[in-house]
Amino acid sequence: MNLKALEKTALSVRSLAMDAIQKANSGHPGMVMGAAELGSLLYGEIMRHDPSEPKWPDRDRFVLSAGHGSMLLYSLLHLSGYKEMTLDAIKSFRQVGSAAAGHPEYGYSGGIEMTTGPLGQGLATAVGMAIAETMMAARFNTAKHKIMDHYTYVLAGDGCMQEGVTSEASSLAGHLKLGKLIVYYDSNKITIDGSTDLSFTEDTAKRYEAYGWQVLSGSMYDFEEISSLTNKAKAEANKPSLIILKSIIGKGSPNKANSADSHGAPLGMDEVILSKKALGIPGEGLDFYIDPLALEYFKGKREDWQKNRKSWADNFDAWAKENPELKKEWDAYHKGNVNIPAMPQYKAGDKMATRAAGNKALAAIASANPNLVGGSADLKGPNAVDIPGDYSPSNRKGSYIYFGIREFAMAAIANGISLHGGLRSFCATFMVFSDYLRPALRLSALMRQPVIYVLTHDSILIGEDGPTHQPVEHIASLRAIPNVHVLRPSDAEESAEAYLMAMERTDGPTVLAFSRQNTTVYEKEDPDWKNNMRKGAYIAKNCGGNPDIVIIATGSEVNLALEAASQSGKKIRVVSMVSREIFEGQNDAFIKSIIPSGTRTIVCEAGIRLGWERWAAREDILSVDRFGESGPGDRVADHLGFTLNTLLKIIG
Ligand SMILES: Cc1ncc(C[n+]2csc(CCOP(=O)(O)OP(=O)(O)O)c2C)c(N)n1
Ligand SMILES: [Mg+2]
Repeated sequence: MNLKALEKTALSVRSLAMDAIQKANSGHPGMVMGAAELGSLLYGEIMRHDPSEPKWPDRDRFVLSAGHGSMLLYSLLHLSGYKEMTLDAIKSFRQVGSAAAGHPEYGYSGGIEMTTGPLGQGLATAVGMAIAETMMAARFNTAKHKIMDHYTYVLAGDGCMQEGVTSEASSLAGHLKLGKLIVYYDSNKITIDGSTDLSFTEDTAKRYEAYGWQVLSGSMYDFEEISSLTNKAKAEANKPSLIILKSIIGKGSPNKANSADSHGAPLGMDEVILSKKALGIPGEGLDFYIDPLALEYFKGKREDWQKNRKSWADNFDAWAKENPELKKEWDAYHKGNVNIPAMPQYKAGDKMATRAAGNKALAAIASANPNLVGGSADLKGPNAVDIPGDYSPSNRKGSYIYFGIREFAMAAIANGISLHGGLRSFCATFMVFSDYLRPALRLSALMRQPVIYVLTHDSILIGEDGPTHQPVEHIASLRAIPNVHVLRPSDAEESAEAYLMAMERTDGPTVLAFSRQNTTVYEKEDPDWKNNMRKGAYIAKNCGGNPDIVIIATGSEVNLALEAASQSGKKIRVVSMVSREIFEGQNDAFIKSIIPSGTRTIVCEAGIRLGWERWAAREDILSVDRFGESGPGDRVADHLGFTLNTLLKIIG
């Protein structure tokens, strides 16, 4: 270990961070200056990575869970030679178009494994990456060749440790014995409001021991110690490790170290100059100084990194030669092609809850696509997401993950599995509890991960469980998140197609909204309904000639609309709008072919009317704009006036 070079690296990190943040007049220098030593050691010595091939499948993963310390990551990516993270990018830190965005953004530069900033989610997502590593290792490694064998490193701060999602995820990580997950805790005892004594006095070490983790501690400023603690962490195969490193926020700043003042604002030019003097950084301007020894050290590393990666590639080639079947499977996992199996078939009149039809579709898809893994937050049966092969410490090959009642961690983990590469992931809960996982769904959408969210029990029509379990505002609120596709299929046939649509998607998450109650399969009048469903909506029932009225219905309400159309004397076209946001993205001609301009429209959906006003007049929307009630589903619907009669009255 070249201690001198590591010291100079840490110095360069502090220099770049101070200058970039000062220049942007915005950012968080404290954590970067406080944890520069760990960052230097990770990128210089600990991690197996190769900036010339940032997506190399067996690279170690690093997640900066404390995403506000983005300049720590950027300066080390720059020194390592990740090509997008140029000095110019760092000089335009926090400016539109720079790879060095305010917080690390997935896809902006090689080496950014995920978007972080929402505290706690980085660690929780990294648990998913660590799970994915064990799954891929179990499926592809042979006694002779280990082609998947990497660590997942995380840097978390006091904020991450306080957030609930890390508790959920860490509890599961301990249970699952994820020995290759190593979390460093930058314990500086400062957050924005000041000392952690204000609100955080628990014994974190004991908490993590109770979760089944190995807990180690040391100083942030002793390279040898961090290195030996890391080796201990690596040696513990059956427990994730938490390495608590005592640190000083803003270390190097004479007047702002150890104070919340250094957390989230530039030090100020005067203090930058004083800090540079104290640290031995030459110059008094914003020079973006990098120590020559640090530069030389990282340049020297590049060859080793490439050699390392190439020796992995040689090993991979040898494995591929000896295991052609496995290699074929590996390619299929990584290509992202979806195998379309023979899907379950239905006939008009079949009655089935869409969640149940979903389960049949999932079973078919999962058996044809063994890289699909996931599970539910303790609602395997109710969500109808049973797939064979339980994942556990003794069966890493399993595909079904028992997430326990941890919705937020579940979704973050699903993101981590998807980000890792090779696998597709799904997760499931009651739709009403999507509120518990929403921040992770938002990150799926932001990172454009094709995670599948199976959200069942999708309206007041679930009945007896009452208003706490009856989603009302949820579908609208899920539709409100950019890049999310919300699909609300109406019957068993559409449910199967909806699953395929979710699988076919590569650029963002899909929500599958499924009913608890039965719906009836109907004859689709549009022979091309499967294709048109992929455009968001199709004509479920036409009326010959121009319609007087178009009823737009979704999910279980399509049955209701069909019944109303058949009882009314008017010429009514019924449209099943499986996904409003996909439909709204189509061209004018298609939209008009489904809903001719100038035609009266009526909307029918068992949820709030928000967003439907652009498709129908207020009095032509049959919606549920209040909390439900406890009672059998049809009684609740009667009580709320969400009935065939009301719809017929609206039709007039
Ligand atoms: C979920 C979430 N809540 C709040 C914030 C705003 N925030 C950013 S950093 C921070 C304090 C974090 O403290 P710590 O992790 O100890 O970082 P340090 O001050 O040591 O750099 C807060 C509250 C956030 N980014 N994410
Ligand atoms: Mg802190």
